[in-house]
Amino acid sequence: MLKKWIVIAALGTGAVYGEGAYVPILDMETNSLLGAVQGTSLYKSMDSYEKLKSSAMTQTYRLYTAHSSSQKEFTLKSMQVSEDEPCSDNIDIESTVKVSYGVALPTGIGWSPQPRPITVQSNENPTYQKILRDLLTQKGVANPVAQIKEMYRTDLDGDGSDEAVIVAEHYAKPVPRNGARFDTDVGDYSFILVRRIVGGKVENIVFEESVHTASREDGGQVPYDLKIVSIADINGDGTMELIVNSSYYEGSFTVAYTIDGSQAKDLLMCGCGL
Ligand SMILES: [Ca+2]
Ligand SMILES: [Ca+2]
Repeated sequence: MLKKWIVIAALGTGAVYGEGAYVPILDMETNSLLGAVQGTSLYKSMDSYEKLKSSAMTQTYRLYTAHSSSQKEFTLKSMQVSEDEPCSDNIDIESTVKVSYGVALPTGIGWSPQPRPITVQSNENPTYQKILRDLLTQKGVANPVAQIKEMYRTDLDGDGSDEAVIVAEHYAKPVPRNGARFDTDVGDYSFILVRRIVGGKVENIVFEESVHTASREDGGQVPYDLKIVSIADINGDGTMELIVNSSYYEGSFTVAYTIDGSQAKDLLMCGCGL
């Protein structure tokens, strides 16, 4: 009886992608094609678009976020090369349900994009606030304000040991999401921190880093507003990638990262901006 049920389930959800098919990966934060996966190899959106554009429109997609287990499903209304001039290398998508967060993959892909639980952590954790303060002091920020914007705990690579994924961000004056602000104050910062234990030793991996230790006139940067779009295995190799969005006053980009050795490595990017 159980066997029969498994067969029916497999027919219902599987057999969508034959060997060699390009599986679309959607970024719902910017409503773009992030790229595609074939086997476990990832391809840029522009390099895979022609190969997947007709089949992509017939798929049902499932949404994966870091903060919710609800896996909303939807289909696509359109997928096309962006007509906006500065974004002509982006593939725009429009879905049947309005979704503006998370990453989506077709149903029936044959692997679980979130094979291990992801738990949302408190932003007020004093141990992690101290870790942030120490890191910022090392980076030259005097009397830093330790501000955790998002924090998750999960075993990214499946080695049995959890990683902490932290979005650290502080702007003395608030930055409206996609809002028009292009000045920072000394002590402002945003970065992503992955903290993990390797061989009994703590390792901090910092990326998407923007730390403002001087005035803008002295070389400071525009404020970047960071957000974890998703934590999900987008290529089916068993390791979950970090999908991060960075928005600023004239653009918004989403990047998929993996941890390679002791550094973050970008795999795919989509979005638009100057
Ligand atoms: Ca791990
Ligand atoms: Ca992966």
